[in-house]
Amino acid sequence: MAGELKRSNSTFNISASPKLFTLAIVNTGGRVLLGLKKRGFGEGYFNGFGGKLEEGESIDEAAARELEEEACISPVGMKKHGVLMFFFDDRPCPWEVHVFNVPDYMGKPCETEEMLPTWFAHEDIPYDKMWMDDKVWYPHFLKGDMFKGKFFFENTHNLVSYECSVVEAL
Ligand code: 8OG
Repeated sequence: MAGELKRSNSTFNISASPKLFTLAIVNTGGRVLLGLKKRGFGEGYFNGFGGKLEEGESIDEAAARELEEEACISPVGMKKHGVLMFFFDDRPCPWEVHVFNVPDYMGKPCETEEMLPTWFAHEDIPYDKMWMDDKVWYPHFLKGDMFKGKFFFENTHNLVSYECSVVEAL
């Protein structure tokens, strides 16, 4: 059918309008600040801070708000570095996640209802406790490159196919 793509043994709906999300990763002094997600989608994984856009909000505004709500800090010098599309065989529409690098911030990271912030040296990033796609695109992010990717998941969590590349501009 038009708008469907077969990968692995599954069919993915690639034509539905995507839901927009943000993801902000504080990255300074050879370390990243990740949060252990305490509830909801991705519970038990370490991740950057982010979520869905609210009505009338720009993507940049949403990224800053989510960082404040989930980690108690305000971004300084935040810049978009990646756009990731996630396709699921068990969800009706794709998710489009805008990834931001946050080189500096104001405030002090604190635990919130959603996240427990934790610092990791670049070489100690816990990929075995993160979304499966992260080990594909973090190397680009950590090098300071801009990137775009498409990731195909079965049963929400199982990455079965992907393409990801460095780009000149987003
Ligand atoms: O509002 P909520 O916390 O449910 O938003 C989901 C967050 O998780 C949002 O910041 C986007 C992010 N996210 C995904 N999928 C993936 C993924 O595969 N890898 C990473 N690192 N983050 C993801 O929704």
